[in-house]
Amino acid sequence: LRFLTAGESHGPVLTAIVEGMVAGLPLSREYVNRQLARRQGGYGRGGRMKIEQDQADFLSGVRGGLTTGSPITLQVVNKDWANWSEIMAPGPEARLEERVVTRPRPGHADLAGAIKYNQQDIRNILERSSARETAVRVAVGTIARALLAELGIQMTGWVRRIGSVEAVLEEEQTADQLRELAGASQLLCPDGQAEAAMIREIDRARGNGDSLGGVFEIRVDHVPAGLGSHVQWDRKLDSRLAGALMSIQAIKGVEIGLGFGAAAVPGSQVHDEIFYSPEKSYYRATNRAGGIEGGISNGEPLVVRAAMKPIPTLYKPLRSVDTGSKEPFTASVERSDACAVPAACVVGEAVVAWEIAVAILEKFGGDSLRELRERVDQWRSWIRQV
Ligand code: EPS
Repeated sequence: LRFLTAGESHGPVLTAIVEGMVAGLPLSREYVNRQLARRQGGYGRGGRMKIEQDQADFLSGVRGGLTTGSPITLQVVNKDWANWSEIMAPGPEARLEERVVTRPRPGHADLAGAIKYNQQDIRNILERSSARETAVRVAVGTIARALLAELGIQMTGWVRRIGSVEAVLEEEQTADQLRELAGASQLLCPDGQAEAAMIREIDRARGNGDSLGGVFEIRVDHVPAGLGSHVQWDRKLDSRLAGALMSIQAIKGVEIGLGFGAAAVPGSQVHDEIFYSPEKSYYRATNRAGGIEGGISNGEPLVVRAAMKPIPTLYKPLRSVDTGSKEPFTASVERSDACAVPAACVVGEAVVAWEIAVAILEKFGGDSLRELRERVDQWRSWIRQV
């Protein structure tokens, strides 16, 4: 299972090709579009989201609502392209002298990318580095999510922190409760009090021309034990999840289970004791490992968190240097998001779903949903007996 994305923030479309998905998987535009709409939402989003109403189209690989096993081409049209078609045109007619960018934003790919690719116009970098690309990545991940749903695997994402405000969950919540509470919040935050404080903090940041980051958490229930492997570095499930999450624009840290917290307490308060019952087979009473031991899923819910830095496109001027004149300037921008942590959470769910689907297809194989489902069911009943 693999994919590539292409497309610029102000180009005509974002595209992806997904290869290796089983045949017979039910897929609809509406199912994908629900996730695209979630990505566009969240308190703190900026002007671009007023222009776009992201919709995914399948250009290949899906027929009559079912995948065929052929490569799936996904397309998300950029409505904003209408305002950029002459500037972004691929031929000699492109108005290259307009909207030239020579003022790199600190914290963005602008300067690093311009140097690496030897570009005089930073637009050629920012068009691709923009988090706009995550729209099509969510569409890709939603195909994986559909596969997981068929196998009874459930994704739950929620926002734990924005700036200095951290959500507190009074008692342990089931995944269903968490999803319901987060789903009802404009910040995907299940703690109503924290949500109100987060909104105040976002308003304050926006008022100051500033931006805010945060932490989101993703929990995946009913992941079969045995995904990933301890035997090789690039087969460890946790390393793949961390890589996938770190590939999302603005993500600066990933934790699994207790994460960094495990470094601060003794081992007796970290490791999950092992129990056995004939109904459940082996199980843990705690899940500090976040569902992964030795790079292998252990059958407990998978719990991963990611930290997002504040978006570096700021209204508040930060010092930088013009790459044309080499003169210092203080940056000003036209539009940005004051906070995009809920959006990043939706992207996080998508990339985590993808990695789990990859690991499932690696372990179980199969070219149709029916074949895969039979193998997964067989494994699930077999491991209950070991
Ligand atoms: C985004 C679209 C972008 C930005 C944002 C994310 O559109 P534009 O650059 O046209 O406003 O709104 O990305 C950034 C702020 C960034 O720094 O990358 C989207 O679709 O999520």
